[in-house]
Amino acid sequence: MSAPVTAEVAAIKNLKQIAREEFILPGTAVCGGCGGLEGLRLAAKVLGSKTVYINAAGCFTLLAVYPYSPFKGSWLYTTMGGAAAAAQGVRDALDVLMARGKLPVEDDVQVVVVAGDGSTYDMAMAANSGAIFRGLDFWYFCYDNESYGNTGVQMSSATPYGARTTTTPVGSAARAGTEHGKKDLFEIWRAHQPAYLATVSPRYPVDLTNKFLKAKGLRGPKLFIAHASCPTGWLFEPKRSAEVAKLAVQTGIFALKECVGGAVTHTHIPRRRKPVEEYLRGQGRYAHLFEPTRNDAALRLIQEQVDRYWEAAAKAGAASS
Ligand SMILES: Cc1ncc(C[n+]2csc(CCOP(=O)(O)OP(=O)(O)O)c2C)c(N)n1
Ligand code: SF4
Ligand SMILES: [Mg+2]
Repeated sequence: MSAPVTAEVAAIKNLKQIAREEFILPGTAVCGGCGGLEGLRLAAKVLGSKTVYINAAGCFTLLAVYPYSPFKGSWLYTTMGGAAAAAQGVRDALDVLMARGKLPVEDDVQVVVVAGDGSTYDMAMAANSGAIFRGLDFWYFCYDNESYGNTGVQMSSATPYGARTTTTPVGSAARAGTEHGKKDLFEIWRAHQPAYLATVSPRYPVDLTNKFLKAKGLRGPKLFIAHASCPTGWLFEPKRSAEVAKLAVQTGIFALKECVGGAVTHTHIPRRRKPVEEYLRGQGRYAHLFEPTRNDAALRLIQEQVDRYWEAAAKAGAASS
């Protein structure tokens, strides 16, 4: 059921138009420079306080430690695989309360899953598929730090080729560290025909805000994959987090895009893409690609993959804002 959807909210044009009020307060236990938290903080400014966050086990479980919570809104902790199922239960309960007149329909309480990539790309794949297929009216914020960060940076199926993790160390048998490619979650989710699907980066706050504003006017699954620069797991200084996030977009490694009604639109096209090396070099997880000897083959492969992606996007007629 849910409350009636609101009309589409007008897009913002600049940073000054982003709400000043904070809905996730500072002073949490997550690492300094956590890009995932910055993305969620910006998203929360659109989601507001009438929210129930359903948080799958992961780094962000550290956000709320009983009896303290930084959220202006409710928070529920679930298993890694169970957040979307919990979201269904919470949505149903809210709908029953509204139907019985015990919760004002105007409150329009939103259900928001917050989950990492290990949860989203791996363990919760089936539960998420079911929830999206059922057309559940919920939001899904996947902060993608490309590893099982909370338990010591193990490889997930979101870990990109060439990145070193604690379970994909560099050795004579695996010179590149992780030797498989990153799972294309965007395309997997797109095949489910959700109401809204987008990638977001905390370093592009206007783009992020506009995507959440657009989704606000839609009922059904509203899915977000957020680039989550992770100083602790990717091995760089926390103060460089914003720079790393920006380079991901400028090199074309992380594409900013959205999908409504099946059609994909790139919301930002880096016209002169920087070489991928500029993104990779500053992160310890890729250091073995440069030292003690340069792994030209691996670097070429990563660059070619990015080039191929953007060539295909251009052929498909990727629109730009
Ligand atoms: C079924 C199951 N296996 C293992 C764990 C232990 N565990 C807790 S958090 C976590 C890492 C989660 O990774 P991700 O979803 O990417 O979130 P991140 O830690 O990176 O924020 C793991 C493996 C668990 N909670 N449940
Ligand atoms: S390990 Fe990475 S994703 Fe997890 S809290 Fe720290 S910076 Fe954020
Ligand atoms: Mg993770």
